[in-house]
Amino acid sequence: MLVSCGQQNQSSNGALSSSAAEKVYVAPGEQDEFYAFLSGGYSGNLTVYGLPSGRMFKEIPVFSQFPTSGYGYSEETVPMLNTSHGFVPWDDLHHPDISQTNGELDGRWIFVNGNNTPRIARVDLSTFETAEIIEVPNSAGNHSSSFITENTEYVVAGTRFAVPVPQRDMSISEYKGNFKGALTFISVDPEHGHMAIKFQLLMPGFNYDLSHPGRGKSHGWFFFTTYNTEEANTLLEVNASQNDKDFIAAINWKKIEEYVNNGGGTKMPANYAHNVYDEHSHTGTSTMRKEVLTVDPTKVPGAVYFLPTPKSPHGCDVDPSGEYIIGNGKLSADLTVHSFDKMIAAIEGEKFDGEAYGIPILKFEDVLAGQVKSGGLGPLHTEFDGKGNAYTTFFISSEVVKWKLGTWEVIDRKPTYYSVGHLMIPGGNSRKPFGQYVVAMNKITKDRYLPTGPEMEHSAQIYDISGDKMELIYDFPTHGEPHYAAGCPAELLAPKSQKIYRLDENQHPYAVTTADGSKVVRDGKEVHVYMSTIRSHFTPDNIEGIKVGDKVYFHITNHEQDFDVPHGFSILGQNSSELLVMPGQTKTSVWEPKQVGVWPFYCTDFCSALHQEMQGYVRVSPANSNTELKWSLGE
Ligand code: CUK
Ligand code: CUA
Repeated sequence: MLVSCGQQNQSSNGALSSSAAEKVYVAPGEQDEFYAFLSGGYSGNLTVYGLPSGRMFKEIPVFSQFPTSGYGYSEETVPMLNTSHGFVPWDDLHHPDISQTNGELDGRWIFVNGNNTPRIARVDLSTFETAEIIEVPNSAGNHSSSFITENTEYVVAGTRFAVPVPQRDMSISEYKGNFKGALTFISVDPEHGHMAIKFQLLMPGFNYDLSHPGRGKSHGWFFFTTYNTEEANTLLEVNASQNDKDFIAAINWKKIEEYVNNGGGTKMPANYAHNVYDEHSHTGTSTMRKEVLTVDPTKVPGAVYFLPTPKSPHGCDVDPSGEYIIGNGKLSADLTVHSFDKMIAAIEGEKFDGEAYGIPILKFEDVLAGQVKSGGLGPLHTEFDGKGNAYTTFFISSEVVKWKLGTWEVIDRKPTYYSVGHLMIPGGNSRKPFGQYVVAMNKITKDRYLPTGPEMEHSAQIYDISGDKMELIYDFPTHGEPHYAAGCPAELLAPKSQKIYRLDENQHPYAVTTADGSKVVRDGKEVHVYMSTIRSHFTPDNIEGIKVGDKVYFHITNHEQDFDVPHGFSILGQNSSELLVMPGQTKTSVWEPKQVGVWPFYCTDFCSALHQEMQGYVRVSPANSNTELKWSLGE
């Protein structure tokens, strides 16, 4: 058997066998079976991979400025990163979730969360571009997000950090009993996907860590893990680990929706940004919203319950049938599985074990379906294969454990390299998982790849789960820090992936849609250059009459109508980034020339054999000069 030199110092294991190689090998010219969308964590972006090859196809900029395309730099996309805190060109993205219809992936959109400056974004899966971002007020560390209900009625965002609501100047030591944890239900327009905050449930000041929707019979409920039910405000590693059990909060959102639709709830002044990108004008607009509807959970009887769950649970996962709610107590060895049916029976029997801030606590024994004696340590997250099995990651013991729903018996366990966080089965968070592969996303990489200095990219691993036993078949590096991921069959997205933007549908106010439509217009100290591109020139390519102190807007329209033929634009000393303009699209870059001279611009994307000829000049004269404004091509 051939062993390549890169593998020489690995111990021999299943992943080196030729059968494993065949399983991940996607021959040149062939395509992958699944798309995988991996969160980028602190990169603020989302990356797109193929499974089983592990090949990276694209990085989709969401919350971070991205010079590769000009996202967050171009005039059209700057509004997408507007917030109530001003322009925030970064965030920490954790949990992608694909839209669903009847609990099955429908492949229309993927929702992602920004943790740090609480935001939810919607990425369009026909263009693979960020289409909308909504800020979440009264939230902090927007972590139990962005999970969707089974008909994409809502994308749900929960606060990890409790904060004063509304925010105000108060002593931190008065946290307990005064801070709140907002759980936000954002409605999604079924046709266009547009998001709007429907209501915010103001819960006690615990930390709401993760969440998942009910499905099937539990559709209409949402489940959130909590930790720090101690409500400590300092040294949480000790003080938030006192209680033997924290809670899973069960929220009957249908009940609250009804309450709100009947005029319930309290309108509260708020200030949050809602940013929408229009595909026809290729332009984002940002609107500040001034009000949010809040709901006090004690005002809606029967809507909220607490399920005791050991011990500082992290992941909160619901199986495809909607019956089992799994709490992964990160300080425990065993997994706690709650039963939805038992929960309903306990609620109906009013068998409560006290209350917390007016919210009934159910008895642990009454809601418990079973416990998985895992033998592992530090369970974090669980996914499902749709064949009655669950797969749970264990951070401390670095492994994925496969176990059986209903009998709770452990069937298999495989090590991960190393310290695994989330895992993902395509559709694993839906009624219909595609149980072919599981991708484990590891926090620590160490010796898996050639070293690249102190920083190593994180490592993901693919296991074949089609048989009884999991088989590790591939390692691949990821970008940023993937937390959760979402995957779906390629055939769901590939046929409707957009290839061009139609030039005759371009509604950008500065678009040039005809060959002779280019011009340069001065308006005081602002100069607007209406420029077009086609292989292999800019129109115009010579511009004179620009002066030091001007603010020059280059509005570039790409006249190509062929798949995968972008042109770039950059000019020496440009104050933002280059632009990458897709066929039929218009984008704008600002340049404020500071020095007299003749400054070249060029195309940044190798677009044709004469790409190097795709260049031009701008003459910049002194501020007080009389140089006439003129432009040309081929003169
Ligand atoms: S978290 Cu990262 S491993 Cu943000 Cu879903 Cu659990
Ligand atoms: Cu256009 Cu290179």
